[in-house]
Amino acid sequence: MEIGNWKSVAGMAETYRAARELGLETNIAELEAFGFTIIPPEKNGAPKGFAERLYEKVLDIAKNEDELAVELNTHTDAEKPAYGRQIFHLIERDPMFIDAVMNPVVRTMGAYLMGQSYRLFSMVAFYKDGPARCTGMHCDCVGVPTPLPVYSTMCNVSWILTPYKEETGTLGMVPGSHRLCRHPTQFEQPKFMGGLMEDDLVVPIRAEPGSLVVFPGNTWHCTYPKTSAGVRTHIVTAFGRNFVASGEDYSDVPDSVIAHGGAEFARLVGRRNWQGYGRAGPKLEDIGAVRAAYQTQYG
Ligand SMILES: O=C(O)CCC(=O)C(=O)O
Ligand SMILES: [Fe+2]
Repeated sequence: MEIGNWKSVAGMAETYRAARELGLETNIAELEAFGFTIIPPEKNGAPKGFAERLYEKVLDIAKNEDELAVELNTHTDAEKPAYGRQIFHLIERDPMFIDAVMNPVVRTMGAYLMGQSYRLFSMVAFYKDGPARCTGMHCDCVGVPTPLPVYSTMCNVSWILTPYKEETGTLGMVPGSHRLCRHPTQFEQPKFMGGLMEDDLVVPIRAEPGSLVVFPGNTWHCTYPKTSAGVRTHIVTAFGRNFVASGEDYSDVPDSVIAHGGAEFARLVGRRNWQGYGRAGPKLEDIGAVRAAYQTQYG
């Protein structure tokens, strides 16, 4: 059908038309029905070789960054929220990461899930070299108490950069868990990681490098034990709603770096936030920009 600029779903029409144009309607249907979707490389909207270049860059950073400069990496795997190494604050490291955020498919999924006032929450590479244990069952709504809002407050659009399957420690999803509106309890860990949950409630993501795995923050997920040699990595492009404080603070990223992504990127990384004001108060233009979000979850 033709999608009009319908007031009662203000914000959705534009996003939906973009999704249709990019061939993402099936992915949206999968997101709604199951709580996750895989966008294959041929639909990722990126120039040829982009994911390979992104992968090379992550390898390069992993090789040159002092692993222990990341506070989480100074803890044992058992203490950390995820197993393996994490690499943060990517946007300042190479313009390619900004391109990965500004990719039209990535942004359309972000806007679909978080509304048009969505923002970048974080960009982090999950990096595992050699065998690794599982990351426990969780959902990405960090700090959000149960019951979680039906509309998620966060979402995860992940660039898969190496082959993802069970033996390489892929993500495991619980289809339909996005509708439960709660975090998994300590008893809802799969048996394959020593818990009580039937393993067949969890579905492994099988994805080629260059795929995008997309899910709202309410969807329960974990990882399978990595038994393979070599590197397995994905970059999470996490978006949040306008009222969510982003995980990363982008205020130290120079404007000259931000400029690569243009005005919309600047907005995504908080340069137009209505929060954070002092005595002069917020800018009318900035608080006005999120007004549509008062009416619908798509604004
Ligand atoms: O790769 C991992 O260990 C965890 C990944 C994860 O939880 C995520 O992408 O949200
Ligand atoms: Fe996660």
